[in-house]
Amino acid sequence: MRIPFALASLMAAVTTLAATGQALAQDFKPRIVRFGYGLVDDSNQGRAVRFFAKEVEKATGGKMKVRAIGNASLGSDTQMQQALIGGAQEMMVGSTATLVGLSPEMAVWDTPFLFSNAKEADVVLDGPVGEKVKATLEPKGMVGLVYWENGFRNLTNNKRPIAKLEDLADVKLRVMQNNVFLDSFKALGANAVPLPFSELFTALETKAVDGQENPFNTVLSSKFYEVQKYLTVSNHVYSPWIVTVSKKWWDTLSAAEKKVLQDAAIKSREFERKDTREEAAKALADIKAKGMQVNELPAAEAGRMRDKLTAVNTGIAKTVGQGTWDEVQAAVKQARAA
Ligand code: TF8
Repeated sequence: MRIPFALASLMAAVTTLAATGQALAQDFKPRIVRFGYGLVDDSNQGRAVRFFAKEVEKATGGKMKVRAIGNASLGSDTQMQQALIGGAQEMMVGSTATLVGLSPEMAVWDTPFLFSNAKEADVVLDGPVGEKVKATLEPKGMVGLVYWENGFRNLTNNKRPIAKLEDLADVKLRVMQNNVFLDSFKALGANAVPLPFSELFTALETKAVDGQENPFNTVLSSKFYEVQKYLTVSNHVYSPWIVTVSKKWWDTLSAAEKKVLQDAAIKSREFERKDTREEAAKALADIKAKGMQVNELPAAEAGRMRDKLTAVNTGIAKTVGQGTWDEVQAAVKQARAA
């Protein structure tokens, strides 16, 4: 029997698809993915989660549906982590800082003044040591897909502009729930109070705390300008976010499904970093327009803070292990020289 030309080329195409490992419709099961995050819908975090959701739906012909659930509606970062570990929630994005209780190695990203620009952060986080630290989550019940940018953190408070180290002295400052942040701000003389992000706005509004520290983007999206008077550009630490998957759920996925999530995560990383950086670049003007008083921490004062934090660095090296500490330092040095 002669096979008509059109059919023959179709058959060839199907064979090529299969041979190159391209996914076919039957590789995907109908699935609902609950993807939780802590910031508001209209934030860099929310936009990137929705971008990821679209990519996954496109790649699976609508079989896998990603529900973007923001505002900490599924819980604070640490509550969502527990839900992922237990298999009650499929995905989340949150600060690496909130994972330190599970994976001590994550504390290395909280090293004050570790990166001096975003380029260094990208190279180190996406490089071998970033991968290695990410992989420590798997035995704890979570699969890390990619790092996103939260950004360089800056101080806001209601007492005064922070123009010198001593200005932090009696400031009751909310910090993330993690010993590096607690120790860092204690070392700087502030009255550091750990709180989940989901309780932060109310704590600022009711004056339970005087201040907090987060990137410009979050000061805007979470409307901290409504309850904070002073913003000090300190860039004291670069904060990554990390996109994670429940390991319990991950283990039920086909290879094709896993690949879709991994590919979409990488695309979302490019989208998120670009979006975050564009927003951050014009954020200061927006923050001023909202009425906050902005000052820059003088370089000499940043230097004094750095000196005070040397003891904290020794502690971080102990927490993460000297090997990881040294690898990160070497990677930063290499990125800086490149
Ligand atoms: C913080 C972080 C937050 C994140 C977010 C809720 O201050 O910077 O941006 O944890 O995922 O808690």
